[in-house]
Amino acid sequence: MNFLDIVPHPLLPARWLCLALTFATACSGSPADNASTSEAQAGKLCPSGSAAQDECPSEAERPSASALIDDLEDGNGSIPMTDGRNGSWWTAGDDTAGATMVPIADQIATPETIEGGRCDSKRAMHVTGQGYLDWGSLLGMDLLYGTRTDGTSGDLPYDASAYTGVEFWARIGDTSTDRVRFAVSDVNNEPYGGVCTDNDEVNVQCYDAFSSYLVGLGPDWRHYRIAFASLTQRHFGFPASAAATNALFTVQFNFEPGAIFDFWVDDVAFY
Ligand SMILES: [Ca+2]
Ligand SMILES: [Ca+2]
Repeated sequence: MNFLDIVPHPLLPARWLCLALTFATACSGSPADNASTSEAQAGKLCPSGSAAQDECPSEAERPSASALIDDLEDGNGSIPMTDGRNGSWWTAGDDTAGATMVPIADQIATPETIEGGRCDSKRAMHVTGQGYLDWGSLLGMDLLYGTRTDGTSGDLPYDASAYTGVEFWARIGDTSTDRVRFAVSDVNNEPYGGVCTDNDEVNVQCYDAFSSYLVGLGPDWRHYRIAFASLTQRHFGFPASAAATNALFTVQFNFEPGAIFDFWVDDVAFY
């Protein structure tokens, strides 16, 4: 899936008042259930004992132009064609009858207006849904989409090995699950990579991407910095020693089977 940025919207100059958010609870050592210490560190809970990381970023703290994957301000579902990237946002879910999600599963996902804005951001990706009872559902993006060696179109590997990880802002709605798992898929767990197999064979199966739960998700926007090295597999598929950052396929936000989810994400970037 890929669409060119054909309807660009200029970044509006308005600046929004940002409140300094405090996360005393999160920083007192109460990470979400089943979250490991490394996950807490990956979620940047208490890097300096300060809550400053969740205030609006200063100019110096913003991602560089080449590292910014998408700020969603152009209002479309394509990621900017920057630094060799060329992909789009989409949603996907299992086949449970009656399950619903918005944006509709298996289609390009487009961003929504943030009521009241977030810092100087006006738009973010927003996904809601419920009722997926098999493997669940996800919001994802391709990093590179194009013609494969067999002539078909699909995801291709993108070399992100120059980077340490991925950063973004996220929040959830009041009634949403807070169990959202960030993941990057790569050559070892995508079928096209030719390493794993798309069936139920133990230790060979695809889709066991390196991932981490987002610690401290709540109704206030929060900044996450997640190092590739902090991610782990779930150990149902082809095992690898680490995420193959030189051959990434997708960035994903996964929702568990049975979850009721209302998730926002913005300013996704490498760092
Ligand atoms: Ca876009
Ligand atoms: Ca934005």
